[in-house]
Amino acid sequence: MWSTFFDFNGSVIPGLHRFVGKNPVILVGNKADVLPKSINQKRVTNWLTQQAHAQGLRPIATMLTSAKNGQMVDELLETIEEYRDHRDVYVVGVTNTGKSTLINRVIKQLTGVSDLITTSRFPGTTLDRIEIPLDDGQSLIDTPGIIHRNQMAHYLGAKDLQLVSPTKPIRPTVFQLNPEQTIFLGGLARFDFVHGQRNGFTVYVDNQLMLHRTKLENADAFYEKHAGGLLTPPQADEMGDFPELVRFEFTPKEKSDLVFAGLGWIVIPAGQTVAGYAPKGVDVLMRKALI
Ligand SMILES: Nc1nc2c(ncn2[C@@H]2O[C@H](COP(=O)(O)OP(=O)(O)OP(=O)(O)O)[C@@H](O)[C@H]2O)c(=O)[nH]1
Ligand SMILES: [Mg+2]
Repeated sequence: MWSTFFDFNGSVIPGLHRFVGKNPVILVGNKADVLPKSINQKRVTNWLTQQAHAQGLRPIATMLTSAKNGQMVDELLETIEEYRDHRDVYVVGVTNTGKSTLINRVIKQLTGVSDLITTSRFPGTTLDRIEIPLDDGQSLIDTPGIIHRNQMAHYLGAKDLQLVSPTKPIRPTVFQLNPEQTIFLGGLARFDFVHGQRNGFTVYVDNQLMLHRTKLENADAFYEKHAGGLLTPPQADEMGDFPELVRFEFTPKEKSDLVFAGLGWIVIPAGQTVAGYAPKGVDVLMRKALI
């Protein structure tokens, strides 16, 4: 199970195709309810399938679900039944993608029982496998998520985590930028337009995260002065433990997404030189544009 288009790469289990062998795989992109309204879900589905192929996985179906509002959950159950053939069903994926919440939704739809399994906003909630018996003696199995240390969630406190975990569809923000301008994503990340032509840059992050534009030449001093204050999260009392921001520079040949793992992404027009900064340990990477 995949999720959070915030972080497709972070949501992939390395080498999964080797564990899976010949067993059928259904690729699930959960949390579809937070995708921007403007996005074509069919395109996202195709994009997810392509990404899976690039990882050596050949899913028999790809589905965008929402454990929150039930989108595609009936279809997912039908597909599982169609291919199950008296085997166990494993729900696997990176931590925090909503595996347990999705299973709860399935149980609720099948039996009416609510919130059977513990879920939470924090990564690492499910600690051991949980087997839910199916009617033929086989099981539906919830598994602990694989932990990717390079996701933003591992560096945030409870309050901050709430601020960067979208619960509503993301409303993108477009900035018309000249070269040598900077955008801060709260105090968590930074984007520099290093050089190129004046362009629109679209930012997809939680609607509550404050975006702040400044001049590149002043940006270091600005962060020094305002991180934990004007630029929050992190909170002032968390700044002591918060890792320093690390810079990654890119000049994509085609329109691409600059992804801050677990936080969101910025669409970069072709041929522009940009830099993304994230706390040391959190990935900043380029992917083929999702939208
Ligand atoms: N908006 C939205 N949030 C979701 C959805 N599914 C799960 N969540 C939220 O995502 C967070 C993680 O959910 P869990 O079900 O605990 O995730 P998990 O994959 O089981 O995590 P681990 O047990 O740590 O591997 C919780 O805050 C859920 O409420 C969804 O479809 N939409
Ligand atoms: Mg879980």
